[in-house]
Amino acid sequence: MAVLSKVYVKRRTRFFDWMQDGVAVFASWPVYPRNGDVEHPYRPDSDLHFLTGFDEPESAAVLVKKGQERRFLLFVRPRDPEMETWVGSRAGEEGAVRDFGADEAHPIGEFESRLGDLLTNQPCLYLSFGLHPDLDRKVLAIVERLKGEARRGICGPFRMIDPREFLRQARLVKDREEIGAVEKACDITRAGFEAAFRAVMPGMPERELQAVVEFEFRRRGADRVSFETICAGGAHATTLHYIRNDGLLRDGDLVLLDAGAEVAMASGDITRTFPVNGRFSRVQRRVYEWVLQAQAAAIEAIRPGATYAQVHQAALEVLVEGLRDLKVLRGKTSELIETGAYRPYFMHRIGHWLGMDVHDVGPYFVDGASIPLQAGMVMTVEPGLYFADRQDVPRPLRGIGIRIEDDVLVTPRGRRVLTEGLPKTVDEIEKVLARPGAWWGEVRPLARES
Ligand SMILES: [Mn+2]
Repeated sequence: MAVLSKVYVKRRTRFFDWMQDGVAVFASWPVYPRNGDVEHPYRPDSDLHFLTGFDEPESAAVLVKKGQERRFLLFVRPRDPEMETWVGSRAGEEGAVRDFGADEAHPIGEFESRLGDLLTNQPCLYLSFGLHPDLDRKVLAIVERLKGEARRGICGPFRMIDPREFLRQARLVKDREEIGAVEKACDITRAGFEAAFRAVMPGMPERELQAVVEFEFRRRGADRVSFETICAGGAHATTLHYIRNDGLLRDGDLVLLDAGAEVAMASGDITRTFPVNGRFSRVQRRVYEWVLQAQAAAIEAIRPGATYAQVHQAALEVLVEGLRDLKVLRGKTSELIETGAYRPYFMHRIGHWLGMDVHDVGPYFVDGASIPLQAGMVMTVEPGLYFADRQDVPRPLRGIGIRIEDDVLVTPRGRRVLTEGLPKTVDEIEKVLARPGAWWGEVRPLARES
């Protein structure tokens, strides 16, 4: 059972302070059928969690503000001994009040009828329009019905505001609690990679290495992966989001592993690219060193006041220099950047915000200008070079895809790499890979507290 935590009170207070008089509605994602009577695993909605900590499916939160009066309502699945025997315990209305601090709680089945009363004569409706079309339709029908009752002195809200205007900003600059959760997710993610380094060996299926990294996540407490694990051997790594993972890891190839553990509704996100047989070839090493240098330059550029664009640019300049050194591009670095000639080999941005969602919410531009970094933001730094098996690529480079990714917290005086300490330089990686497959003989149950 969740314990009422002050952090949700604090976050709701911030939301109430931002909100005008009116009613804000937040709903859980539907549970989707998968096949037969099997459902897709349920994952709580990040905004709903952010404001309430209530993670059960079929739930909704309503925040009502009128002058100094502020009310927090939860709509939840009612207690049901028979259902709970099958699928586990529920907080019920009582638990929603006791453990989650709701001023009132009601069965989710009463959501629509009660929302009509709640919206009556309220000036503003806050709803994340477009997110849940079913909910949009129901709520707008209620609003319309209320407007039809003008002769009875009843009115519905005329102003409609998307609460994500506030939430994307509130979630971009993280509070202490969310930073703590991201740190934990990063620690578990790092442990998964430590296992993968020691488990990999030639001939292994990509999916088996995926299983190792996810095994380590799970046994260290991850609730789930923060996104589908990318385990890409050889040329598969030139597909940015390769998740088929149905190939083999071959002697002489690199493997690109991009994975993240999710715990306490926070995500980790790491990429390492390493040789399946433990030793980089000369050409692999040359490309790797350029990507690594680009990553170092980008991380170095992170500090409060620096912009996201500057961080991107710092990596880009190194990568383009690398492409010239590798004889992929010819010409002046500045011109190659200007013309975008590098794009076939580096086609994504330097990274993304990281938090409750792996590609976390938050603007990248404000008034058309790249956003300045601020202490409390967390971003990934993940430059890469990708050489598809194509005519325009010098033959020795074909089929090489390298990305290196770490998670970085902006601090008041600079930055802190939350995934620090995981082998990354060529020497560090070759050292940890010195005995390919060592993990298989050494893996033991984690010590448990008795
Ligand atoms: Mn990423």
